[in-house]
This record gives sequence, C-alpha cells and structure tokens, in this order.
Amino acid sequence: MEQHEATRRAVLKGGGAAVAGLTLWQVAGPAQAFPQQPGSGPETVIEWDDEVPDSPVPPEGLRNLLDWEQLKTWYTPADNFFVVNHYNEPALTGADWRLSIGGLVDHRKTLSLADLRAAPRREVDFTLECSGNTGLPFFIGGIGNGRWAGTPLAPLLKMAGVRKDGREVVFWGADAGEVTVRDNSGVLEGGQTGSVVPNSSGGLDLTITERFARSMSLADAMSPDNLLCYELNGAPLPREHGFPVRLIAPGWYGVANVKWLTEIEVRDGRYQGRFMARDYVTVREEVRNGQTRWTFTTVARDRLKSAPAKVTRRDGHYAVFGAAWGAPIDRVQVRIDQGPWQRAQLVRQSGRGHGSRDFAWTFWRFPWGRPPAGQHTVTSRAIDSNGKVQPTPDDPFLAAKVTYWESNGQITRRVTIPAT
Ligand SMILES: Nc1nc2c(c(=O)[nH]1)N[C@H]1C(S)=C(S)[C@@H](COP(=O)(O)O)O[C@H]1N2
Ligand SMILES: [Mo]
Repeated sequence: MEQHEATRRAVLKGGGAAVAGLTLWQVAGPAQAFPQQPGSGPETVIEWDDEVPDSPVPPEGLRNLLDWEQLKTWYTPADNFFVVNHYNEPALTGADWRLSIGGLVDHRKTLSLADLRAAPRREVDFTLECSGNTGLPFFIGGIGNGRWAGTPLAPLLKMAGVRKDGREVVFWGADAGEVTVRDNSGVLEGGQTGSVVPNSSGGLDLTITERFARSMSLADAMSPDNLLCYELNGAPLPREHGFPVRLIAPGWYGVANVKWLTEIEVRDGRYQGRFMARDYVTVREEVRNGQTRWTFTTVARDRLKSAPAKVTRRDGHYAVFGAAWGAPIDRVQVRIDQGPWQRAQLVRQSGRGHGSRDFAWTFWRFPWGRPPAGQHTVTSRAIDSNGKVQPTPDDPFLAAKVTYWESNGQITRRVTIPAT
C-alpha cells in the first residue's frame, strides 16, 4: 500500500502532461488495483443510470455477483467472488475427500488432498467468467479474478498411463440434480433409478439424477495450464467454490472449471452429458453459400471482452475505469456517445505473469476530462494481440446467436454528468 502511494506521488510530481502521455500505469500492489485519478480532493463514483434488474435465480444457485461500481481490487476477494451452482453445494471434508483417476488408464489412481498438496505446486492468475455473463439483463457480474493454486493435472494423467484408445477426459463433480430428458424416440424403459413417463407430445420423458460433469479432449486436458486447484487467493478453496478441489482450466469459460471434483475418467469418445450437449450449447443460425443452417457448439474457451466498470470524479475531472479479458489484450478503446474511439490507458499489474500467459483481466483507465453536463453513453472495446476487435452486439456472428451464452459484444453503459 505504501509502495502504491509512492508510485502515485511520483506520477503526480510529473504533472498532468506526463500522466496523459502514459499508456501504462504501473501499480505497485495488486491489492490496490485501480490507481486513483490525480488530484487532492476525494474521488467520487458517479453511479450508472442503467439499472440492473434483480436476479430471478435463487441465491443458492447464483450469488455474490460483481458490483462493477465497487470494483477496487485486481484480485476479487474470495467472499465476494460470484457463485454459479447448477445443483446442490456439497459439503465435503478434506480428510475424507478422494479423487479417482480411472477409465481408459493402465494404472488407476486414488489421491487424497495430502497427495495433491505434496505434489508440485503451481499458481495461476485467472479471470473466471460464466459464459452466461452479460447474456441476460440481470446477469452482468458473473466474473471474478483469483490467484488459483494447485498441482498440474498433466503429470497425474501421465502417471495414470492413458491408453491408446483414450480420447476424452471427463471431470465429475460431487453435486447432482434431478433432470428430465425428453426423448421422443429412443427411450424404452426406466433404468435402475430413472423413471420414464409419457409426455404430452406423444414421446417419453426420462427423469434421472445427473451428476455435474464436463469433458475435454485428451489434448486439451493435457495442457500444462490446467490445475487440480485447492486454493483461492492464498486460502483453502471456499466450499461454494469447490472445496476441497476443483479443476482450474485457464482460458476456458467458467463451466469447464468443475467444482467439488471427485472423479476423472478417460473415455474413448465424446461425453454428451447435460453441460456438454444440452445446456451450455450455443445455437446459431449460420448462412453458408446463401443457405441457412442451425449449428450447435459447446461452450468452451473464453472470448475477447471488456466492460466499463465505473466513472469517477476528482477535482472536477472525470475518468472511466474498466476491465478487459478473455484473450491477451493489446489495447482498449472507449467511445463516448457517438464520438470517435479513443485509446484507454492500460493499468499494468505486478501480479501478472503467473501461468504460461496472461489469463487474468487487464484494468484500464480513460481520462474523460470535463464532459458536458447531461446523460452520456460509455462503450468500451478490447483489441487482442492478433488485432482482433471485440465485436459490436449486432455483429452478424453475435446477431445469429439465439442462446445467451458467449455474449461477448461491446458493453454500453449510461451515466449522467451533473451540472456544476
Ligand atoms: N461441480 C460443479 N462445477 C461447476 C458448476 C456446478 O454447478 N457444479 N458450475 C460451473 C459454472 S456454470 C461456472 S460459471 C463456474 C462458477 O465458478 P464459481 O462458482 O467458483 O465462481 O463453476 C462451474 N463449475
Ligand atoms: Mo457458468
């Protein structure tokens, strides 16, 4: 904190011109992420005009959403980190927990928490975003950044000896829920625990208890970035984030990061459970050679994205702060009303660089000066290191999408600058 103050004072001494010329702001401590605007008076947040409706999802399933105007630190505190639970929230104990690695492997493994803690430790700074974030009006805070610690997955899979016919790796959580699968053709009768009843469309409804599971190709699972993670921000994983162990797959949307992980299973073909093949499937109407067709793709890797977080005022000067993530960020631009795109300053983070590349968000700042009183719109867009630009919401690729996942379009917020 003290170091940060020193940095800020050094910047102040350089004067306004020097500040404006900087494209990177060095922030000394990762805890103090947004540098304050230069000045001597208090810094005030000007609240957004657009209101976010209350979430209709019960708090067991969706809670602790990020309040952008309150965003201050680069690491999201664990007790403030959004939670998405599709089923129950298992209460596992560290002593009894076991992880099995099985299926198409030569040496089945059963590992305890102590085994994982004794294995090589690795940390990664990774911004976890739910792929549904900003796809629904009430859901704009499904994102958080953490320092995740655990042991790499790949060496353990290697030790287990994946057989030649092993192609897909399924990660099973300990949570489960009752789901009804409607099937108009294939269902014949109930299994041992499922129930089959006729439905109104002349088919049969199969109701089962399905466990949370996600899968990846063997090649994706073997990425050196993947961790069997037991810590968030230097403390044991909280229960709601998957205690004692979850998969952390840096660069993948939230759903791939299986919480309460108890089984890893190698299979010879795709796994088509609910969260691979029924939910978290993006449905799009694509046009190829003048013909339309519907396509279905499973939510997988993060997409390039940014958002304005808050507008602040200090000594009469305004600034927009925000974040950019989902791909290695080259630059961020801000558009006020229908004006030109203007470059924002990236805030360099000393906490970055853990992991094989940056998987964490980049904070940015746009010095707005003294805008005229009245309502304005603020839009941001991120540009990645390959020159790819975050799309507008009406970009054909996004406009053709009829499901809410993977909505990475530019975000516009409204704010009223008061008359002085
Ligand atoms: N076992 C299990 N893992 C899960 C889920 C779940 O419901 N059960 N939700 C997934 C989804 S959709 C998201 S967005 C992230 C959210 O992680 P968090 O709750 O730790 O923020 O966890 C993923 N892992
Ligand atoms: Mo999610």
